[in-house]
Amino acid sequence: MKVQQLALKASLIAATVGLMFAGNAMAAITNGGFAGNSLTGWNTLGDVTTQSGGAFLTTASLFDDDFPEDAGTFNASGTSAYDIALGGFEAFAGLNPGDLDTLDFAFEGSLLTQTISINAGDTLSFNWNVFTNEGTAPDYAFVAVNGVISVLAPAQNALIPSIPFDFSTGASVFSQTFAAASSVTLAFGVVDLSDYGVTSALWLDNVRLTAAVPEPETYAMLLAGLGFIVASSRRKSA
Ligand SMILES: [Ca+2]
Ligand SMILES: [Ca+2]
Repeated sequence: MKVQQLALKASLIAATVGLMFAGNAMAAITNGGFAGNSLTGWNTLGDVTTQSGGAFLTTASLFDDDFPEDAGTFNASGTSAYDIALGGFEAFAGLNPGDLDTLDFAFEGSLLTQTISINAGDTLSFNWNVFTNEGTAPDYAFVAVNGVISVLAPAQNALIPSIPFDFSTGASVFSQTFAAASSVTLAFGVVDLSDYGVTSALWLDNVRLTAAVPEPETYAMLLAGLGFIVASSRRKSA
């Protein structure tokens, strides 16, 4: 068997084995499940804690922005939601200043971010739920992927009666597939729109990347190629 044939055989085996392993999701996200109620691996700004096994972000400051409730009633961390007028909030999320001023000005909020490596064909997904006490202001929760904002839900979409927040959207799943490999900054956030008052919150969990599973034809072609190489090398050595 010639050296070139050996090299070709080795590369085909490597490609086949590589594809087989690609079917399993790689651990490209650190602590996407918030194991042990830990925020290890994540960057936070504002009021971010863990609740019910997931991350929990609110628009609650420690000031009296939930009147007639006591100040800080809906703040879970003891750190106020970040006052966006101070500057730097959008930059923390990989966004440009003003990007979060959608229907109106974004006053304050909280962020959870992580930069990850994406392979072509990977699908990002996570479980989320939005809670609110809002009756009027269009607060909203979002995910920003490399500076592109996807609104998960405006507060007005939260219609299911809930406790301790008045309303919830109910559990949902977000999913986005990437065409090309890249470094990606993920930012999850929730903001008070129109004013500082009346708290909204985002819960999320199970942030994960799932690798693309190769088409069956791809396996078939590689295995056929391997079979041919093995058969021809046996004939030559016989
Ligand atoms: Ca607030
Ligand atoms: Ca609000």
